[in-house]
Amino acid sequence: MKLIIGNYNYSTWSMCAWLFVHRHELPVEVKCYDLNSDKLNQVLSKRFSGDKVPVLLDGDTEVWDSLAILEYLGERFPESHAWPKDRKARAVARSVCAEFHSSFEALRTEAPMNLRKRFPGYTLSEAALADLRRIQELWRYCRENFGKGGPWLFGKPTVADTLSAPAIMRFRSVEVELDETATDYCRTMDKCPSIREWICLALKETHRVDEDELDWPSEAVTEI
Ligand SMILES: N[C@@H](CCC(=O)N[C@@H](CS)C(=O)NCC(=O)O)C(=O)O
Repeated sequence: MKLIIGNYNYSTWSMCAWLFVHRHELPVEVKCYDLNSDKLNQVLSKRFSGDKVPVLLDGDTEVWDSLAILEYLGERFPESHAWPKDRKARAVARSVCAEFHSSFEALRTEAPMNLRKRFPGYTLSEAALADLRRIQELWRYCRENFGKGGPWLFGKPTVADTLSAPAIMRFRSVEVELDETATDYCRTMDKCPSIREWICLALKETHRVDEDELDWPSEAVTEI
């Protein structure tokens, strides 16, 4: 099985697929390419999926779009327990994932993931702050109702945590005020070995994607 992803520093959707593979030590070969590069375009031009990463190849099965990849891997490797066991919790986890996958446009546009930089004093618009409030509401709802068995949204780690991770990576670059639940949840993410490994890989990269760079004074990040 092969997973094609984009830069560790910038590619949030790649991060979701990669995290699941890494956390569960799945037998998947990862191929990382620079976003917007000729090499990536060349690789993707041979695929049906289009011009975006991540893409998962399993024999002659091609799976694209991060959420579909996570569903596929969860099904292919049931021992990964991708979703909560309880039906109600599972329904909520799927709703959270769908919302992360389809929403928060303002926050995504204004605060791209850029793990090599911090932007002190950068302020978000009211629309992005509304996204931030909703994300915290989601995390609080999951933690309060389903999170008794551990520090993750549903106690044990699930795909809902995987899809939440990029939001937390955005908050590393752009300072935001978080409530207590979100602060604790960020700490849980920060301790996760797969998250730390992803950040390490990002810090080693040098490729720059202009569209994901903010027009704001920055500080370089050199360690996790
Ligand atoms: N909804 C898709 C979005 C994929 C996506 O936008 N990927 C970005 C990188 S994070 C990409 O491939 N960008 C390259 C481009 O737009 O040319 C998913 O979840 O996989």
